[in-house]
Amino acid sequence: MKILVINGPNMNMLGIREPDIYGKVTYKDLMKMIKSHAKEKGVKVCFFQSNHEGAIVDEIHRAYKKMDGIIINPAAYTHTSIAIHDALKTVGIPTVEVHISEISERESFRQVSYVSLVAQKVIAGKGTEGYLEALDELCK
Ligand code: CA2
Repeated sequence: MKILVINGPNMNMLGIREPDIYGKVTYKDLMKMIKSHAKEKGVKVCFFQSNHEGAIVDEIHRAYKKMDGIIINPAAYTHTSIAIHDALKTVGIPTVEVHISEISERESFRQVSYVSLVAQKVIAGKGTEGYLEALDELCK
């Protein structure tokens, strides 16, 4: 089983900016955590981070017929991107959406997610552990 982990804009700043909201785990640490959890489960993981909406769409297209699952934190694009929504719908790969913070309890503009309409599950507010839970969900 192969899983693609996609992180949207600014997620490479994890652990550096706003630790009160997003915690102190860095992006590099997070990749390590996911890799080791995936190893325990016998799953292969690939990572992709971009600050560009089109690049994320391209990566989702590249996953077609190659990946068995997608874990995505689209970051700010969660709340705006019909293009990412459409790309996920087009490839039809089982997808779990992850947010480190509890978006439903934050500003009203964060309470809309176009991606959640095509995700089999949304995990939010569980910190970086949410990515591990997403992996478990896709392995079910
Ligand atoms: O809670 C999440 O994981 C978010 O997807 C993070 C996004 C935010 O726009 C979403 O509404 C919720 C990105 C936040 C800004 O980027 C940072 C990322 C890591 C550390 C600091 C800032």
